[in-house]
Amino acid sequence: MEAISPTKPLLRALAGEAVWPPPLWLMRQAGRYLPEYREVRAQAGDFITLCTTPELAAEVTLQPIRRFGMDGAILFSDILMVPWGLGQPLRFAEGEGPVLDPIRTLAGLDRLQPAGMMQKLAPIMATVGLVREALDAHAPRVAMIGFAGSPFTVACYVVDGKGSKDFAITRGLAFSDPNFFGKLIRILTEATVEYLLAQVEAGAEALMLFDSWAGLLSPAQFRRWVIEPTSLIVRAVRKRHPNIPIIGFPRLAGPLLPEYASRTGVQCVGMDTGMDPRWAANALPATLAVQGNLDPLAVVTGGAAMEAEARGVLAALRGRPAIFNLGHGIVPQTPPEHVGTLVRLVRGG
Ligand code: 1CP
Repeated sequence: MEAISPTKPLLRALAGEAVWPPPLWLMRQAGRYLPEYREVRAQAGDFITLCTTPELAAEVTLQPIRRFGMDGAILFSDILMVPWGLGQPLRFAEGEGPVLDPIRTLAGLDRLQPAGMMQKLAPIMATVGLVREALDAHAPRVAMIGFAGSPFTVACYVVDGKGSKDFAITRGLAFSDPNFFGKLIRILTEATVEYLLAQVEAGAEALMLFDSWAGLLSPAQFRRWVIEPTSLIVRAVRKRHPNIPIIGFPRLAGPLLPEYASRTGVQCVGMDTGMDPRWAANALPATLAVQGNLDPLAVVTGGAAMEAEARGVLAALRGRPAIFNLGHGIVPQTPPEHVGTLVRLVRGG
C-alpha cells in the first residue's frame, strides 16, 4: 500500500508530528450526557439494537462532531459486541450495565463460535462505512476511529459476567486455570484481529484498543495477558495495513506503560487520569504519540477548576506528538456546555 502523509490533524499526531494545538476527541463523547443521544437511544429501544442499526449508530457517532467539532469520530458500539458476535448471550440492563452468561470452563468455550462472528457484526461495519462517507462529505478534517476492547478486558466480562471493581473471578481463574484462560485469550485475540481488520476495510483510519482493567494485573500477569496479546494484534493488523495507527489504552498500567509501549508496538498510548503526563512524556520515546488525560470529573464541574486542570494537561503535552482527551470516559452528568468550553480552550492552545 502506498504511504501518503496524512493531512487530518489527529492522523498527523499519530504519525509522530507535534501538532499544536493538539487534536482532540473525548472518550465516550457520544452518550447519555447529550439530549440528542438520549432521544435516539429511546427510539432504538435497547442498546444492542442501537449498536446494530447502522443509521442510528452512525447518527450518534456524528452527534458530538456536529455539536462540538472534535478531531476524531469514534465508532458508536461497545467492546462487548465481540463476545456477543461470538455467541455469548449479552444484555444491557437499564442502570445496571452489561450482563453476560459467564463462561468459566474449557467446555464453556465451545459456546464461542468464531465462524459466525463477522456475519453478526456486519451491521457495525456498515456503520463505519456510513460514518466515513459522512465525514468525507461534510467534515474532511475529522478522522474515523474504530476500536475494540483488548482481550484481557473483554475476558473480564466474559468470565465475571458483569462489571466489577476487581474482577476477582477472572483474575483468580487466570492463576488457577491458565489453560482455560489462555485459550479464552487466544480466541479473543484472533476475533479482535478479524474485527479490527474489517473496520479498517470499512473505512476506519485509526484504531483504539481499550484495556480498561489491565492495571488490575500483577506485572507478570500484565506481561502475559496484556502485552503479549496486544503485540500479536498490533502485528497482525499492521501486517495487512502497515500505515494504520493503533492507540493502546492499558488503564491503570502505571510504571509499566513504557514497557507496554515498546513491546506492543502501538503508535500512541492513552494515559489514564492518575498518570502524570510529565512523567509519561519523559519516560516514553519522543516520537511516540500520547493521548489524555483530563479527569472527566473536572468537566462535570467546569469553570476555573476545569480550566486549570486542562491547562496543566496541555502544558505537559506541548512539544510532542499528542492528542488531548480525558483520562477515562465522559460521565452522564456532564453538562454539554462544559464540553463546548473545553473544546474552545484546547483549540486556543
Ligand atoms: O444506556 C446506554 O446508553 C449504554 C451506556 C453505554 C455506552 C454509551 C455502554 C454500556 N457502552 C457505550 C458506548 C461505548 N462503550 C463506546 C462508544 C464510543 C465512545 O463514545 O467512546 C466505547 C468506546 C465503549 C467502550 C467500553 N464499554 C469500555 C471501555 C472503555 C471504558 O469506559 O472503560 C468498557 C469497559 C465497556 C463496557 C460497558 N458498556 C456499557 C457500560 C455501562 C460498560 C461498563 C460496565 C462496567 O461498569 O464495568
